[in-house]
Amino acid sequence: MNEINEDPFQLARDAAAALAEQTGIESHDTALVLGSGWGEAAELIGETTHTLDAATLPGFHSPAVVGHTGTIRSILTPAGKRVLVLGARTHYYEGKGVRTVVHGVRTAAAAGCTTMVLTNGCGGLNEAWAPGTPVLISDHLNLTATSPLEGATFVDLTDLYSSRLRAIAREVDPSLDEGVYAQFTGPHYETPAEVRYARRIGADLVGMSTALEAIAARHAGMEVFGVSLVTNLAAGISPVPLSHAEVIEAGQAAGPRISKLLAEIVGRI
Ligand code: 8IG
Repeated sequence: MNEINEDPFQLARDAAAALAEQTGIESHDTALVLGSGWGEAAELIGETTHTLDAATLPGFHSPAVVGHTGTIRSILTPAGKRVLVLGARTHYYEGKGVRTVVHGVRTAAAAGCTTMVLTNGCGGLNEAWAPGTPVLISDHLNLTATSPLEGATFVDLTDLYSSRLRAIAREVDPSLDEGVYAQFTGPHYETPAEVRYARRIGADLVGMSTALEAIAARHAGMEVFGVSLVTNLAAGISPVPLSHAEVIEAGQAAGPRISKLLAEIVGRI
């Protein structure tokens, strides 16, 4: 069957069935997508009981970006919850289509997850956010000109980024700021003019992921939590040009702090 005729929800159910078969775990509780800089966080969440190559599940592809790992893990938390960690996401800029971008989210939903935790590395528009600062996502601007939903699928996105889960995060760390995340398509970073535009329409963070996944997660009935790692000041705000090396470096430096933060938040969900 070709991509057009294949039902993306059936493909997600197939992937969830393969996951259950490979792990022996029928149902997971919380799903976690680890973006740039967040890779180590899984270690602190609990005991990894199963690790598998995402590419062995129907509909998943190998990751395209250095620093992203294509591993799916099942973790047992101290509280006895099952966390499904999606170690790599498919980005819209890879050109594999929006269905592929949100396949991990739909697989997690089909695997029983009721909470979707989305993390990313992004550019910051607030000069007070030094590289390495985690920021809670309070809302988003979807600037991709597309949607993961097809047909007359009208989904309410009020409180998309759960205020309940943001409050839990601030209990863990009261110093956490919040911001509106703008998803651009990338893969180029913004021009300084685009960053000024993003600021004027209400963005605090600019990135290339998360919004489409959050929409798919809400459509699937999941509660969504999003947190960004500001790995660089957005173009034109920073006096120096952006580089992917800088992004990786900021992520590595912030790793221990944000890993602990994320593990504590996931532990309370
Ligand atoms: I990491 O400055 C990272 N990802 N669009 N802009 C966009 N995506 C990003 C940026 C950034 N930094």
